[in-house]
Amino acid sequence: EPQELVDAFEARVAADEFIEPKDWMPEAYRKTLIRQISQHAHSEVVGMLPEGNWITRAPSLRRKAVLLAKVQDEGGHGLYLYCAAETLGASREEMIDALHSGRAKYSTIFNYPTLTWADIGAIGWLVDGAAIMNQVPLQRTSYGPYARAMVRVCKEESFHQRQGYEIMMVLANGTPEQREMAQDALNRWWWPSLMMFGPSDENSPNTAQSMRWRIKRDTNDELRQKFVDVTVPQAEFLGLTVPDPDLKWNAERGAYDFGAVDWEEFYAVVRGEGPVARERMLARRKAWDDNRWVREAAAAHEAKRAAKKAA
Ligand code: FAQ
Repeated sequence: EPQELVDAFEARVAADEFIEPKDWMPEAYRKTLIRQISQHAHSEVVGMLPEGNWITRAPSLRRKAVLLAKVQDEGGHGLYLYCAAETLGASREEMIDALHSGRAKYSTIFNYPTLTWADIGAIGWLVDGAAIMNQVPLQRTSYGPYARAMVRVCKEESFHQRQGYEIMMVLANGTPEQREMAQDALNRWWWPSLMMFGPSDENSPNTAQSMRWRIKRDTNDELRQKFVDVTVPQAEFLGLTVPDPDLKWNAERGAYDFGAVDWEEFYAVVRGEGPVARERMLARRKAWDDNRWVREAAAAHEAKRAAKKAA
């Protein structure tokens, strides 16, 4: 790649300018963005499944309407993100094929089952909470279309987080059985939520380069620490116990010390061995196949419209 182009690109990134689709960029930058944005999109779309599982069983009409809106938002986030990746030259078909063939990753978190209604509260509170912690800085990521997509996504995630926390508040202040459900959901979702931030910094092959390119603005461990610091007082307010015997306020650091993530479990889930990984991929492939007629009808309609316009 011509050195003067690389230098000009790096100077723009260092000056916090956005890189736009038609601008010159190093091939490795483009590839990294396609990887991260498409995997982010896949996470949103696969992320509809655990909660979709509870739409028909939400405990009231209001809860159902709210959950339906949340799951629809996630589909919308997936669409903006696929569009952002398309501006880098990736095609929708290639990206979907990479997901369905297991070549592309999606967040480990969506490979865990939603066993009770309290899981819907815990997902909104913890999973959307972790997503916000990671995505707020991405509003200043160096690639313009990705940064702009994050603005709306973060506003919607913040509503999702509140709806989840509100479910947890109702359960935590409810009957003993409801409190127990809330505690059980926290016990099962806490560690997988910490895993969402990715491997520890010393084992994260992509962080250093992504930080230099200002694709990532914080490291995995920095965001994980921030999440713990914000979330532990929220658990205390609910009267629930975070399932980590090593969790302790460290006055010197002004942060919580916390126990080690089970990295073996993390890597197993990344490899596709999560508790419901198979079901998730079967559901995605089935949706893609069952809805082929919609894509074909839309393409046929567009062809007819174009022919009419040409005539
Ligand atoms: N799961 O070198 P790093 C949501 C992979 S929020 C699976 O640290 P990087 C909203 C990683 O891809 C969830 N794989 O990589 C919602 C890489 O493999 P690769 C989605 C993981 O990219 C809420 C390898 O490990 N959010 O969906 C995970 O610098 C509720 C080495 O890792 C985003 O995607 C993991 N947890 O940092 C929806 C945010 N962690 O690709 C429904 C944007 C790491 O080289 C309901 N993404 N890996 O084959 C990012 O910020 C980054 O990509 C990280 C990973 C931080 C996820």
